[in-house]
Amino acid sequence: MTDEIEHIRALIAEAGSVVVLTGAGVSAESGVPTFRGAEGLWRNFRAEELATPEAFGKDPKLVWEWYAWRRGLIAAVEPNPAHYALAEMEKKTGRFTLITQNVDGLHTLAGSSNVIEMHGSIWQVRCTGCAIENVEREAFETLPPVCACGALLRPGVVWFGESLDPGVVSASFGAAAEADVMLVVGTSSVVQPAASLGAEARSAGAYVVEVNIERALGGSVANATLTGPAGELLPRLL
Ligand code: BV8
Ligand code: ZN
Repeated sequence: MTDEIEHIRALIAEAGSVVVLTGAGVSAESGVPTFRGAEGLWRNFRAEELATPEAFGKDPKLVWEWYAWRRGLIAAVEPNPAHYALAEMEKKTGRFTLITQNVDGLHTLAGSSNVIEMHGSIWQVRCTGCAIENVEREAFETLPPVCACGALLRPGVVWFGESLDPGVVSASFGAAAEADVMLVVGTSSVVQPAASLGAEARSAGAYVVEVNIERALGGSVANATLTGPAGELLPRLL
């Protein structure tokens, strides 16, 4: 695989614009459980059952207990070499756009500056009544947390069945369409519309590389697949 890594490293070095899409796999080596892996369960619930407006409407306390558990876990971990390698790559590349499906904020913590958080941030809370939005890093005393206006606060993330911010979608697809090289890192490429970004880049002529411990993107999208942990492979692309 070394000559393949060599080839991809050269493509990145001479690329005018590089786009990277990351998913939960890029934070796995920091100790953050992925969604679809075996450890992706919490009290036997799957993310798709809890990360929905319906679940929140039915049992806001349960949904907030899941988010409070994740916030506590993420607050205790560090970025890993995969996050740091992408922050380094951004510094060395002309035009670099990092699009993440993750809500953990670890890319920003590792020093990445141009980050598009497609699904929002677990550190953001929004009021369901007066729509006030704040970054809240402290653990909440009581769950579900309530706004000064009396309405329930919700996590500032995009749930299944909710639309993404239109500006985020056009910025992400616009960047993919202009990429010379696109890396798709640590995602099962199941969740839409993020999962279509690789195909968008490929059809616009980008060289698409999947970095994953198992193959998730089809050969019609990925020009190359680097199989292994992102924390080991990404530093070798610098
Ligand atoms: C939308 C934020 C328009 C919350 C998340 C039916 C009804 C309604 C909607 C739909 C439907 N059918 C399809 C849809 C669309 C739906 C969707 O895609 N569903 C899926 C399940 C089929 N999408 C939506 O609803 C989106 N909105 O489409 O709006 C609309 C409006 C109304 C009605 C219809 C459409 C909104 C989707 C956003 C959901 N929010 N997160 C939170 O996090 O709490 S998604 C959630 O999954 C996370 O963001 C996560 O990042 C994301 C994707 O998962 P992955 O990141 O890929 O993680 P996963 O565990 O799956 O995979 C990890 C990968 O890493 C694996 O491949 C593994 O091999 C690899 N890996 C592991 N370790 C490593 C590694 N790789 C490298 N190194 C390692 N060490
Ligand atoms: Zn309020």
